[in-house]
Amino acid sequence: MKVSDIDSGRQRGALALNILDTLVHRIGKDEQAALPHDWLAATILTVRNEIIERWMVSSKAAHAAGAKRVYYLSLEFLIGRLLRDTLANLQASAEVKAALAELDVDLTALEEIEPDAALGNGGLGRLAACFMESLATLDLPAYGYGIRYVNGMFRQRIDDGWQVELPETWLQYGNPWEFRRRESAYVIGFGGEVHGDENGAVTWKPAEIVEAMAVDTPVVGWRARRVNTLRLWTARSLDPFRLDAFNRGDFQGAMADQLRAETLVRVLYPNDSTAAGQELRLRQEYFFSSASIQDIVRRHVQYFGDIRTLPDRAAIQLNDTHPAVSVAELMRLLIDQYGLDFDEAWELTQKTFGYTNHTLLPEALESWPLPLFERLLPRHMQLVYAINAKLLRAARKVEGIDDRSIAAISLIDEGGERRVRMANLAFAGAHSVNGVAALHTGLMKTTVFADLHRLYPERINNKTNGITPRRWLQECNPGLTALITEAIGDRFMDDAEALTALAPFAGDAAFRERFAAVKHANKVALSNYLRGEMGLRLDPAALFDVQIKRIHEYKRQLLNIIETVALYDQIRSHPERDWTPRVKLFAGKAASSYHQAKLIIKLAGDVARRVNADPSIGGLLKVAFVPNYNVSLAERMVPAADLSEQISTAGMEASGTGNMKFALNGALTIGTLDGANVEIRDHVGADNIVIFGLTADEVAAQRAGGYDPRAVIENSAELAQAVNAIASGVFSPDDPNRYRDLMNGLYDHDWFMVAADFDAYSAAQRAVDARWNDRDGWQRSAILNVANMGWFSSDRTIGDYAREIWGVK
Ligand code: 26R
Repeated sequence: MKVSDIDSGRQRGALALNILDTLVHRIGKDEQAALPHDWLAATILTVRNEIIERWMVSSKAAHAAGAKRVYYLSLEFLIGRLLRDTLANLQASAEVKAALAELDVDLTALEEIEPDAALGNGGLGRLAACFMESLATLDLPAYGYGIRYVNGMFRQRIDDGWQVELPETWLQYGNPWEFRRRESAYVIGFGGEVHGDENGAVTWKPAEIVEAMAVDTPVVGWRARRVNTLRLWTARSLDPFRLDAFNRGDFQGAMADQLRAETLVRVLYPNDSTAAGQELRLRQEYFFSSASIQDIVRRHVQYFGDIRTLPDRAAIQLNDTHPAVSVAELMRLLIDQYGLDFDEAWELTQKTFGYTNHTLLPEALESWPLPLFERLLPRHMQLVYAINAKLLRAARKVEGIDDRSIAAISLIDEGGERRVRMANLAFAGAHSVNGVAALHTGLMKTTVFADLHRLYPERINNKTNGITPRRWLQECNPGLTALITEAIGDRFMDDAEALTALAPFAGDAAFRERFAAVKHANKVALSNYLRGEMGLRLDPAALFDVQIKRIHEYKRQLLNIIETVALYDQIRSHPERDWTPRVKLFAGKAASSYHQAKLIIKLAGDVARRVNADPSIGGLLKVAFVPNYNVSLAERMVPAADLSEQISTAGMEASGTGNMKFALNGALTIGTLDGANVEIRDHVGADNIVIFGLTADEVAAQRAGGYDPRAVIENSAELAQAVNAIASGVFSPDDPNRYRDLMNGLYDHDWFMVAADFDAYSAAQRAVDARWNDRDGWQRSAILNVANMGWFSSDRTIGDYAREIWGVK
């Protein structure tokens, strides 16, 4: 039976019939039986068909040109939903919307039931997703490599104010975007023994093996200029079912290998700050590194024949140290499989790799206990020792180098239990080591990598982060996109820096009104959504003040909450003053083992409950913690924000990328001189951003010079009152001591300088109120933010990587 026979007789175009044909023949349902997810799958499969030919053209062209390829290795890709993004980049949204309408299906409704692919924790993972899109947009031949986790980032439920983690089952209905490549499979070994023969040849006999199988997702660039591949590895046992064991009656043993393989790719480690140090994590890192390096080497040798030309044809970028074992894996393949000598292998390896650092937090720097590393990867352990010997020999030659410096450079941390330092391995094995914002890169040179930097002063360089303006402006904010297009045309869609043409419109009163109307409409939309989701009632005329990001002490959600309490106090004490109505929105996940962060979530909820229920403040202040922050929720909240909270302790946030998303959508930033905030100020102008607090240098000086938080708190009546109210249980009458230790911590050590920055923050917030009352001034600043944020496009960032690190086009 042909689909046209099923056709109800209505006028339906070719695309509608195509989707219907897919529904019937691929999903196995007819129009009457199809559920929303069936329509979604049929639509995605139909769209995917449009992509495949361009995909093949892209890879054939790269092959024919002998082009150098970029390989982005990342344990995280925080992709979010793909349908809206892909349709937008194919310029097919209107066409598909119309076709579905002919089938009485609403495209927007389908887009919103697509599950988020949340294969990442936060900033680093989302950056990788923005980079994949920009690589395709810039027509660069590139592959992303990662793990196809069955369970990505957990779903956050808030139970009685407390975070509860639930597994996210994003693959529940299958994943119509992906292609399983059964033929692209590699054997990955663990453990076992290493033998050397009399000629020096080495063989590693692993005790355990699993197979890595490729699962590919096409990544469509803007205007479908190019389609690249995101290759995620899944694991299977080479012998999934052991008949011998089964026949012995050992049913569990018959499946044991398969279970072990499945465990490898089961779940993303939901920690974004503290290195777990667990064996399964190191297994994941090696599994995906080995599969990726084997795949890259295989492709190179197949296309170009000579392994020695690898650095001319392949640039491998390590997204933090999570794939750093790749350095040792490439060395292993070059020496043990291709017979190169150590020095030649090392030169090729260094020329091939680049390494990006995303954090200076000491607890987030990965290192592995030497016995664990050696047991799991005995051959790699030998290579790490050999690399270290070479590195330290070179270091010893430097004039005036002392033992402390040698110890800092070493790949082995000898202080206490001996550990392999992955950051040092990545630094040594790469020709380029970059930070993600100017301030962060400067700090890399003076702190964690000071000694390595002295040895290799050319290696560290800066590549300030960026965001894709397709997802983070055009798709999430169609109202603003239409207004900008009307004002300056659509050139900004191909070159975000063309947004500067919008600057003169800041002086145009009629434009400012229309700009304000777009923001208002976005706030209405968010308010309606939050009313439906959590019964929240918000006044869209109030100032929407938003802090959304992972919950972490250094990001200082606590500073924001304490200031909220202080403001609440002030409004109650001086109800006659002309207060600016504010809505304070928080969202974010806490690592499951991070108790302090979970307590901060509870505190936000406790403060919200009390403040929202207090009639004496007349609705001037509303507070909410929105559950289950993810990419899709960010796409709703960012366009609706008036004020973006970027208030980390200076020197601690490597870059931030949320800061860029808000400013691009016309929010003003309140922030410290940290990460990319510094460069955002330089671009939007100091008059159009609210900066407060200690600088990174001042933080370091205070910490060194006996900072006394108790004295600071006792000197600030406003701060002392707020802290003492929280500590004494005003917001937790059901458990008055709940926040006592949290608040005592501020008095006793306050590592994150909450007290030190409080007065400056509070004053900055009152300055925000004053600006808000100057409606014209506010809109002018907001427009100038949009106009000057184009530089923070990830197209610019990727262009810089391409030219200065990868040497492509
Ligand atoms: C080792 C393991 C537990 C781990 C540590 C840290 C896993 C994941 C992380 C995530 C870190 C490195 C991260 O996301 N860093 C963020 O990277 C963003 C992109 O560069 C920056 O904008 C942001 O400032 C930084 O915190």
